[in-house]
Amino acid sequence: MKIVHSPLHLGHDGGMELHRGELVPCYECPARADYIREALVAAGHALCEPRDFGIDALLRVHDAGFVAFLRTAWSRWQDDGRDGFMLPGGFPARGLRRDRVPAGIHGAMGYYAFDAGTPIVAGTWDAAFASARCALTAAALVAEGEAAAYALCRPPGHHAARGSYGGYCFLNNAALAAQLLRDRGLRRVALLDVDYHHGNGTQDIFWDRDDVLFVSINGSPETEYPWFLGYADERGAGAGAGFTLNLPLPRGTGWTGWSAALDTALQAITGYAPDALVVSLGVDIFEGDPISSFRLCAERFPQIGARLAALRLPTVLVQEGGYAVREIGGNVAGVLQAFAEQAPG
Ligand code: SS9
Ligand code: ZN
Repeated sequence: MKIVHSPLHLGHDGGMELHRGELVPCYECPARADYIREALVAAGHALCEPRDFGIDALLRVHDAGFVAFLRTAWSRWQDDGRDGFMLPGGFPARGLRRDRVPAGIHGAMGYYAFDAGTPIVAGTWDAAFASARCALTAAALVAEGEAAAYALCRPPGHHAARGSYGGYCFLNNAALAAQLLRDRGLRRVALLDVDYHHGNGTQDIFWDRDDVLFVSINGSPETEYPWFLGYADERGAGAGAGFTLNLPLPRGTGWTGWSAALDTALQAITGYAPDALVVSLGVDIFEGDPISSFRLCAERFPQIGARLAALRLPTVLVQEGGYAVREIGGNVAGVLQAFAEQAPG
């Protein structure tokens, strides 16, 4: 399987996140992608660089003002005499105005961010844009006839909404992949998000659309990040009514409960009869993940890969979370290896 990856992710490093009341180095670190790349190269997969795409490709799923903010945030921060990393200190919650984007960088950051866990550093924009191009390239390969392709995206993307960033995500790589497939003439795309955390950004982007089915298996927002989206009663609206399906599960869920949810998800996808599949592949469902609470052991990842391949759909796999850094490469390789063995061609 072709692996699309860019070394530009390395520039997104050195930030701290506010985690349970403490500023700590981000769990989302460059070593994650390095371990994945090493494991996939060792398993014999071919690496390729992303193609060029312009800002216009991003504007298919993101607001122009939001993208302009991300692109210029670091230089505005420097103009304010600052260095290090950017974190917001306030958000337009209930009772505050959200019809104006403040002119200053601190207010603008709070306007576009939705948590204090997603630092922007000098190399963040180049890394996020390259990560998006990896997903777009993998989708283009599949649109051009590859049975499957994997985008080794870092930073991840599924928390990034049409006009907001958070959860280590800036641009929604999986949504961009799904949109590219639509733009290349595939009529219906199913997007399955297996990351531990709910893909609030992806849900937001496709909420009122029936041409992309969004299905998520996620930790219950009652106790799990991102806390304010990801319940079972969120089903989409307007033309998109019935085209969002969330399968939230409690902390501590193991293989029995998780694989039953996967069955439900795969049934919904089959019923939709899509032309292609995009998988938001977060491996933070692993039992050893430091910030997540499902209990899937390493042997489950090949089983997941085989079941995804059994759908027999052109498939774009997009890397999302996974914070057990030492094991992340083996877990991703396990999914891809089993997928490649099952898939035709
Ligand atoms: C909030 C920190 C929450 C976010 C975890 C995002 C995982 C993305 N202060 N951490 S897959
Ligand atoms: Zn996650």
